Amino acid sequence: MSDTLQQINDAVITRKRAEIQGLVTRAIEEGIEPKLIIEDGLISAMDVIGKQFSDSDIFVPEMLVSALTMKLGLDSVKPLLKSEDSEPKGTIILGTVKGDIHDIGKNIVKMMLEGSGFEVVDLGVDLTVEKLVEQIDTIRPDILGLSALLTTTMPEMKNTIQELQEKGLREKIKIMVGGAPVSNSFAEEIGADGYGADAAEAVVLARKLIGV
Ligand code: B12
Repeated sequence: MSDTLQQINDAVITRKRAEIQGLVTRAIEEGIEPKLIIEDGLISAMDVIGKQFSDSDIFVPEMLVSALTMKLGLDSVKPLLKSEDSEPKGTIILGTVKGDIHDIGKNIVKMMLEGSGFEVVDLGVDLTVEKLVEQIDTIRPDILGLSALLTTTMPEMKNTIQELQEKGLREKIKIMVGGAPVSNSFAEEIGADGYGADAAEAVVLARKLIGV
């Protein structure tokens, strides 16, 4: 890994909020690909943070400051991911399910999808089915992307799909799911149309689901 990528990684882990944007800008100036900055510099740092949290080496406040540091880093890469296509490939509604406020992964998925020419409507975190139904009715998206990071909120994905079925909306959209605890078999079990392990897979999947 390049020296700058390593420093970005360390800055997220050690919560150096004041330094992260300068480091990301330096990586960009050094010609390091945005995808590498995101994956090797920023995302891999969150795996270390997750492990430290599991081992009780850090607690929620520290995890939060690392997350904020990562977000600042992502904000600096975001402008580089904008697509040059003017015609959107399709519309996607994205959200983190009810009870869950993790949004870093969802936001990366959003950035990558936008960068690949999709129009993305982000409904944020702790998304209720009521709000979702209202927005699907209004926006008529091609795809719904749901994110969950907690084993306790994964069942919300199933509830959401069931409610959409009951409201007659399920067949009108494709549904893709993701988030660390989610898997391909879980996606199949709850009747989603696909699972993406990361933001790059989310883009491939979205293209496949609507054939673009
Ligand atoms: C940062 C973080 C937080 C931050 C969140 C800040 C934010 N704005 O998101 C804060 C501090 C708020 C937080 C709170 C909590 N957290 Co937390 N958190 C994490 C941590 C360290 C990183 C998550 C992350 O951002 N990963 C990096 C991103 C890039 O990865 P990702 O989310 O998986 O997303 C990628 C893919 O999954 C995929 N993807 C994601 N969404 C989607 C959607 C679609 C459609 C597709 C196709 C793909 C896709 O693409 C993304 C990009 O590649 C994880 C540990 C870990 N390593 O996962 C724990 C973790 C998820 N948290 C955990 C816990 C327990 C909690 C709390 C309950 C702690 C507490 N006691 O309060 C609360 C819950 C709050 C709530 N109600 O949601 C546990 C969950 C355990 C479990 N089995 O359920 C974990 C695993 C930590 C641990 N090891 O124990 N957390």
